[in-house]
Amino acid sequence: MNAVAKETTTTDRIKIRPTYLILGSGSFGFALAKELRELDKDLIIVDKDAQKVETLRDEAYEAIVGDVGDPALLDRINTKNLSGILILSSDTQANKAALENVRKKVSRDVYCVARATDVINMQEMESMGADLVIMPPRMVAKSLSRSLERAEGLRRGNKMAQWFESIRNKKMAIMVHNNPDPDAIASALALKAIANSHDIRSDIIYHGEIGHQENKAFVNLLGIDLYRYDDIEITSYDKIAMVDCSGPGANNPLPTNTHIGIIIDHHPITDSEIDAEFIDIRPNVGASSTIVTKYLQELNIDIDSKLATALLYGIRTDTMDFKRNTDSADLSAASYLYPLSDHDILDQLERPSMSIETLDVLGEAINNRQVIGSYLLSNVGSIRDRDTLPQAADYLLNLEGISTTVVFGVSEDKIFISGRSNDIRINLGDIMKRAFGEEAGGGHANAAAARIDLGVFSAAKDRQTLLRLVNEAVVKRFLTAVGVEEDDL
Ligand SMILES: [Mn+2]
Repeated sequence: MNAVAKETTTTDRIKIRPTYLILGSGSFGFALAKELRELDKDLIIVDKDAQKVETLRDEAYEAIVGDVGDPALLDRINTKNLSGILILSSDTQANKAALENVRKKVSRDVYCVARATDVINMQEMESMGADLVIMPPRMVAKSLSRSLERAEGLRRGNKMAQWFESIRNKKMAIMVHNNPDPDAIASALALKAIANSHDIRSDIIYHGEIGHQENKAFVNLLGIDLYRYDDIEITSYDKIAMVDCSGPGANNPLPTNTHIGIIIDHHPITDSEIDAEFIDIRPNVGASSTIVTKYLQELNIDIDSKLATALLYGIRTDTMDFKRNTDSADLSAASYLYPLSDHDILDQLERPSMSIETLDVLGEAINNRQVIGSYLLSNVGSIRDRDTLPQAADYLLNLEGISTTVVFGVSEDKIFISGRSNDIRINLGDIMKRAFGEEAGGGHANAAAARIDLGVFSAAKDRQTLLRLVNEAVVKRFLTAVGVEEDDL
């Protein structure tokens, strides 16, 4: 394709100053080279197959023939301006040899990525000094499952939009269960917003009482309009929607043969014959509010602070503050709603034991959580009151599948780290010492803490960089101390 590149002599090629060096150009290395070139990066590719190198040159890539693991290879390349070396051949032994050479001959601040075929080699390469070890099939699987989840959400959203479109300009009743709780009312409010966006008039209808002080406060503080079933004529509505209950007659006053337009619920299904035009029942999710939040997102509907507050409170009460039946979807919905919510109202709805600052820190902790297997680490950034850290660590320990939590933040001149664990196999106090030093860390087997002087990071050019460096250091040191690699699980 490019005759000029082909005619350039080998000596010329060695003189160039690439930003990236790719060792091994199988399908993976080549795909990455293409990506990097699109980003306008200078790169040079090494492959042992002369034929392949010729083809790469035809496509105007800088490429040389060489053995990935050859100790003399790096002498042929100007590595001074490299920002990254990517060791990507499919031969693990060759990759290891290459990694060893790189760490011997190239400056430590050149970012080095190595490819492994299994976890054992992955760990070995990490200890040999690779900054990142990757296993391509695992990366592909992860990214694919994320795409599938997105596609599924999109499809559901489209279907719901179609359903609402089919009843444009009509009048809809939104039925909640008897003696409705915040989750039921908040979900109804969300459905009302979706109906509104399709010019559908809707009323939220309940039967029984709005019991409990908190539920009354919830309705009053947010100014939610609800109608009593006995005060309306259900047959005057064109369509009936049901939220937080699974069908007519199930904990609601509707006659069992009532035709239902839409059902959204998260309770385990007891009746096998649920009939409606649109049904979305997800028993694995902690709250109906979580399900409707996803629809609001998919359908691009504005969530005002009243709706966000209601939904967040709905999720929190139904999951008992993420302690019961909590799914990752509940947490992602909560962290999405959190910044949109009215924190003054939430504060008034809160049990008095939780201060607004603790809630802020908990919100940050949920937002920034990094889950590696059963470990949850979270950086909450700058903190005023470090007592909020153990409370947040305590709280997050209640999440399903989590047995150890580490929450950390920066206050003036120190990093404060707080950990909790209910894993009987580990001693958190010892781990904190191993990770952050005898002097800095300590505590008990199931509750421990550490503090590190920020002086170590004083070279950081601004606060943003500082917080990022702190995050990287704390996560890396902790995971190393417990013997877990980030991609290990
Ligand atoms: Mn519910």
